[in-house]
Amino acid sequence: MAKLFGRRKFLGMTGAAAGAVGAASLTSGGWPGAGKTYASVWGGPGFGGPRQDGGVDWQEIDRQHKAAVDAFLANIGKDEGKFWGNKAEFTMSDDGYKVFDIVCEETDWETTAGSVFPAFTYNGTVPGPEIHVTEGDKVRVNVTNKMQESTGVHFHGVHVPNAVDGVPFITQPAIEPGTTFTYEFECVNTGSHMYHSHHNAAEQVVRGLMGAFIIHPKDASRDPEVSADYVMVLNDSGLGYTINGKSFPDTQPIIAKKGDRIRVRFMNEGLMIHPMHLHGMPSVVFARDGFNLPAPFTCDTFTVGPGERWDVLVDCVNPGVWAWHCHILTHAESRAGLHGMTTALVVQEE
Ligand SMILES: [Cu+2]
Repeated sequence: MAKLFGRRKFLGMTGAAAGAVGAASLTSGGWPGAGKTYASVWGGPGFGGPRQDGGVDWQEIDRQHKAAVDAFLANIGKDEGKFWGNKAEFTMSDDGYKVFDIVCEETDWETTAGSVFPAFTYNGTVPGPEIHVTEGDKVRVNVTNKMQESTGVHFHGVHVPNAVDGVPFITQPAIEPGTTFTYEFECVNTGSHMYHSHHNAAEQVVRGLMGAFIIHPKDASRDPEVSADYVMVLNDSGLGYTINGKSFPDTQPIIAKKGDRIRVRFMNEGLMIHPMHLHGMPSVVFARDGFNLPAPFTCDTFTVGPGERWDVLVDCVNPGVWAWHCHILTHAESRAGLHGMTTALVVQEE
């Protein structure tokens, strides 16, 4: 090491690098990424502009943080009911099936003001609408492909006959552009499941072809009694870091009353792990992948891996606005403020 890269030479290089950035002040100075902007070193949303004059413009950092929180608060309720509980409609067929019509399209999708991505959508939204059925239901899902490429729908976690497992060329032909494929099955296993593309999936799923598929027990007493039931679909790679298709500050908070017990179903449709962390109150994790745990456990951070579903209960005992976010912090906060996988639990006084 010393011979190849002596101290003198090292100092010389450091000097050259410092000189190169000099008065432009567009870099981070002497830190390991010297010569590059924060944005080019770290990438990702929110790293934005350079440090100024080798120092930190802390007033600007504070201003951006506050602006994001102000936008989040001003945005509460302005989602037209799409963020929580965007449920798929169905009709009953003469032969006793719940019939869901799902249309796949290529559309633009805005995750937060000014961040518009080319997306794939089920019925025009990311994630697709939540499909809610009851144990024992017979379900028919008509999937119409209006995209420029083929697709297939896998009902992730749902126990279905092999022929409707949704993997093109293994169990069915690809659903080609302009065609419709029909899936029929009986819903036998309760819990929090998903539906998503299983064709060009690393692109189609993270760009939007995914959603919740929830099978409620026929006997409702088998589920915990709750004040409200929410789904948080996590996604990362195709449309940025999102919860239910939106990035902070365009995510919506959960609003509860003191004393409420809420259920939240976390589902990860992305390609990364997301340790989700709620401030102020613990979560009781009671089911994973639709199976009730033999021993529910209490924690404040739990990691939702790709494909996993975690069901938790939160007793809303502490009034206030409590941050709720992924704890891989590059997914949630930067010098430009909170972003991505951040929302809040608002507990109001009774
Ligand atoms: Cu994350």
